[in-house]
Amino acid sequence: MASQPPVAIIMGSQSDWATMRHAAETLDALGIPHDDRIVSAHRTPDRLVAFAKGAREAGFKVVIAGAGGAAHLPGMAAAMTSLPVFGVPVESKALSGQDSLLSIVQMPAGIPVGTLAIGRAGAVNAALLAAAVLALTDPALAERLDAWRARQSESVAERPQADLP
Ligand code: RP5
Repeated sequence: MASQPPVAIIMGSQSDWATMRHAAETLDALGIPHDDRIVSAHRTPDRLVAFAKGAREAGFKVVIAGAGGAAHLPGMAAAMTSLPVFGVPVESKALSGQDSLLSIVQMPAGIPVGTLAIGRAGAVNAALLAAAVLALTDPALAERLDAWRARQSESVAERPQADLP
């Protein structure tokens, strides 16, 4: 039987996948298996409780949770597991993700959610933070993460080119 992926990517809706796929692709680039699930705090609360209460026993090490609007998913997940939870505010249509950001970031003391930037940047960085956590106990992954960052540095031109935006 295949072992449990260390990272769970959960999101409130299918519509969040356009953002959260960037977390998935970043984990893929680092060779980190992940389990991607739609878990809505509002529409599927029982699914959320079952996931979050069972996440550690299931073998997950880190949870990445993306949601938009009244984005309760990361906070509610964090309330039911002591695994690290990284929250990604999805860019909403009505308020451009500022609602998502404030819903996720402003947790009361005692239940932490590591809150990232709105949208793609947050999704990519959530995956990189998950990788950094896992790399604490995985030297091979630490090397892959360092290599990923080195490639990123090498890809940045020293000067802008006139015909590029
Ligand atoms: C939230 O409501 C989801 O995380 C999503 O960002 C937002 C809108 O969901 P849909 O109406 O597109 O399903 O729960």
